[in-house]
Amino acid sequence: MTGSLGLGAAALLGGCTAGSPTTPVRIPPTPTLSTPAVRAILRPGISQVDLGGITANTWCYDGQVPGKLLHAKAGDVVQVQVRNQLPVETSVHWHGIRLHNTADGVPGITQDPIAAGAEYTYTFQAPDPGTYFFHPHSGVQIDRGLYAPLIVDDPAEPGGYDHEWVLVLDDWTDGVGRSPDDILAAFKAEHGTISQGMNHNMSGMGGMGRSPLGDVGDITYPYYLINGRIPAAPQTLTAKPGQRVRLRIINAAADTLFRIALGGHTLTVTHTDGYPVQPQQTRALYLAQGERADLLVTLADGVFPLVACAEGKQGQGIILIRTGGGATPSATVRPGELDTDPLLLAALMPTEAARLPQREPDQVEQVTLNGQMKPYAWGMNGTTFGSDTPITTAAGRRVRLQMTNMTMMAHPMHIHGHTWSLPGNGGLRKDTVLVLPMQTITADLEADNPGRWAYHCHNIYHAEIGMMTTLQY
Ligand SMILES: [Cu+2]
Repeated sequence: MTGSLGLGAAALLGGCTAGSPTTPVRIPPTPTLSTPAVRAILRPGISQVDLGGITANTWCYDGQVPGKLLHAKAGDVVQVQVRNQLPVETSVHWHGIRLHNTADGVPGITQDPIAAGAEYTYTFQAPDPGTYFFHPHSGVQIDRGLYAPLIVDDPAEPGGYDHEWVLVLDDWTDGVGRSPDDILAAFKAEHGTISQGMNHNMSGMGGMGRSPLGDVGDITYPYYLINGRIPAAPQTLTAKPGQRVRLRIINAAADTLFRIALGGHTLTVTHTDGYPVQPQQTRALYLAQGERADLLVTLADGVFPLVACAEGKQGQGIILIRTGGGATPSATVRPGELDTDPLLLAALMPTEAARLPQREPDQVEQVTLNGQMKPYAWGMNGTTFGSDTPITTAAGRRVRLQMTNMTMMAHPMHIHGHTWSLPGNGGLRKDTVLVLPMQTITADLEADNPGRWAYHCHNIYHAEIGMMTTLQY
């Protein structure tokens, strides 16, 4: 993330770190790791991709959207050599992984950007099983095709399902509509002062649909994709009636919250953001940018659309699940399950094993989310990244972040290098939590992974405009 907002090492090293203004928090040295169990080469580059009869010239990994699945076991050391074939610099962030700070992939905070034509190798241990993904932390590159799933298996897990399918959701404009950089430039051109309180000016939302969650997105996209396919040409997954399937769903979109349902089925949510939850049945759920949900479903006999509807917008992504005969649903099919009461993942409860040990916080930080659509400006604690004061703590502390959303828009807030525990939900573990308009969410973390960690909204345009800070110790 670079540009006029003053991002970069200078702002951080110059430091206005509370309590120690002249001593910036140092990045701890890279630990000695065992021989990598998983090795991969990742080539970010320019490619023509077929989205299902629509061809887009875009930036993606190894010529495909999504990029190839990266698979590891819990505890594995993963080594990925990035060969940057893009015309610009890039980086790779391993979203949700509790890795050491130097591998976190955030230019200006944990590393220098990977220059055009250059190579850079990430080596890290993936300690926790779960559904993760990776993407650049450079500008709005995630809103092109630069993303891929990362699945960390749990060798101790019994399984108990016949198939495991990974579904990656996205909002798509690159190569078919405005480029993400043009969208960002238009937002920056109207960039204004951040309102620190409520702002009722909704003039920016013309043409958008309504969501019971409030405003959830700024941008209308030409397409919404599941596994890189437009709804007119969806991927079809096949199984037998009565089989059980684990669905790992990842929202890799830049600006879109999805409402998800599988026609004719009830879903059981078993994990979110990698961690197990008390199994929760639902017919529909919301998935915000950066969130992941693992679902179990027992399949009926026929052809069923799994629909990810762009909340508050027009359009949807589809995948078809075929276990028997039947007509193919249309691209605009709308399963009735979508209009039941969709589950918010932050309402789940954790399993006993997922909980952090009970402990009172040593430090409580108030964090406000500020801004508005018109003029376009988003920030945290009344300012934007680069002018912010990092949140500092010390290793070994339990830190409580009280996030209050002072805006009329929902923000999926993401912490790097840690997974929060939400005391309002029995200690539910999440690294990305959707904070609704005017809502306060309390999120605790154990300061057990020192370094400089990005903490930001996962709407990439909000983050780029300045809705980001760091946690440092
Ligand atoms: Cu946001």
